[in-house]
Amino acid sequence: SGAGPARRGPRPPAGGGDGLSRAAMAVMGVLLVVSTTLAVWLADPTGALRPDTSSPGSTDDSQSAGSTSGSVTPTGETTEVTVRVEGMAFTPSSIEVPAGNQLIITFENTGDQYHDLVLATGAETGSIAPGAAATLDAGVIGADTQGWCSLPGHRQMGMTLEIRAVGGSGSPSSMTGTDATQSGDHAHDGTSSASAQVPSATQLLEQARTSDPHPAELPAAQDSTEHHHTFRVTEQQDTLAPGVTHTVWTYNGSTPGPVLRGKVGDTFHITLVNDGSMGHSIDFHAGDVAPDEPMRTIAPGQSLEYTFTAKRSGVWMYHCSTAPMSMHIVNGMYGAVIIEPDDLAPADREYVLVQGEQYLGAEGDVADATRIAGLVPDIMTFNGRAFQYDAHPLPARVGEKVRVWVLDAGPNQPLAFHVVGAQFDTVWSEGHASVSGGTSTDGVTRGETGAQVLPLLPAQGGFVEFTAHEPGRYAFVNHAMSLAEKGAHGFFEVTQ
Ligand SMILES: [Cu+2]
Repeated sequence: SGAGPARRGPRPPAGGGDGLSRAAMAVMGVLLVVSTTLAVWLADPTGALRPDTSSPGSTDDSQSAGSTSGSVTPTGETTEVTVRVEGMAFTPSSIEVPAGNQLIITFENTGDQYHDLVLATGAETGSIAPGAAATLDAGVIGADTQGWCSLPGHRQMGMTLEIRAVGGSGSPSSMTGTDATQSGDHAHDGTSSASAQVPSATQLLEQARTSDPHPAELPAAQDSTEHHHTFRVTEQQDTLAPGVTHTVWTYNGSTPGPVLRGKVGDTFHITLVNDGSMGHSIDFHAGDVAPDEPMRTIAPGQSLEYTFTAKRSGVWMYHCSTAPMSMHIVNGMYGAVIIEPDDLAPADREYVLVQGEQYLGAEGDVADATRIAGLVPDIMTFNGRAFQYDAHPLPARVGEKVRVWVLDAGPNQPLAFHVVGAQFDTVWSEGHASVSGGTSTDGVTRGETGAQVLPLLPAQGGFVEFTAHEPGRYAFVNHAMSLAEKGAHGFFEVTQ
């Protein structure tokens, strides 16, 4: 579809190939639409919390495929309208067309990233670059209908277009008929009614066993105070569990992206290259810069230079800041910059753990924007994959000082970082040590003390230190236990 770049990864084979007939799949599609709509309604019966167009009273799922002309008599007249983009909305966002007129929409993408315009009738512009335009023939308009941007998450952010047929055959509520195939086609814009089946913990663990773990060792410090890195944005397929894949967006092919390490005063020179199919960007919390230029969204094939000097120590998040950020972060575009505090003592082991969240869209597709907005992740990850350090435990020895740098990349859930069987003698978070070397730093508590949790909200980071006194398997978890059970879990394997 469309002349623009593909916005999704390879599609799974049509029909699923699992023995279900196409008709059965269609029926399931209808049921899923109905149940999803009901669930949305139950969660938010007034529809006041968000502009989601899939809530009751909207038109898209009750709209038949094809023209809206129905029984209207074509007038032979044409209505021409120009629709532009302002922020994450169409302007105008509502069009009135005399019933029976043919509607021609000139779509000018005046936004800062790729957009498209898809109508419930099935007409679509294809993906349009910023600054480019396309003409869409919406056909003869006989009833109210709707359009939207189908790039992931854009519709949920409000990129919808109401088309009203003035003097037409009636409001959407009087229309009947649901075309399951049409609804299925609409599912790829992040309003998915057919999320992939969520793998069980056993299936996730099985996948972790057969995959190389993401390295958790903190990269060695470098002597230079000037750091040069190239971040290439990719869009690729990843396997979550046997038979379950999804599309991920990355910096340099992995989630999280590269761990950067430096000291206060170091300067980082980042070249961001967009090898993806849509607009992307980057925002480094480790620097303070005017965001306008370095954090701007760049089109596929473009690059930009982003330079910042680290003035403050911390475990700083970076992430794609292209709207909707929740979608770009969930799809994998995040990572950590570690700027060491000045007086940091050496440790025997240093690990980095970045927590992430996954919300499954349709099989093979990007995340589901509606599920992201619901805040309940399907899968939790440390360093991009659920349970990978259960399958590949992180080694340590009895008596060693182990330092763990931790970042909660979110976008939605907190992290109560805890190591089962251990006590933290040092907890440092967001510029402040609450416990240091087994002593409270608040000036009130006397004597030996410690901590059981490093608490982090989304985008917060810190580190803990502990020493294991006996060999064993020490689990590390998000002590929000339901999140641990979804994958925010791993082991330190402590030997003599
Ligand atoms: Cu992005």
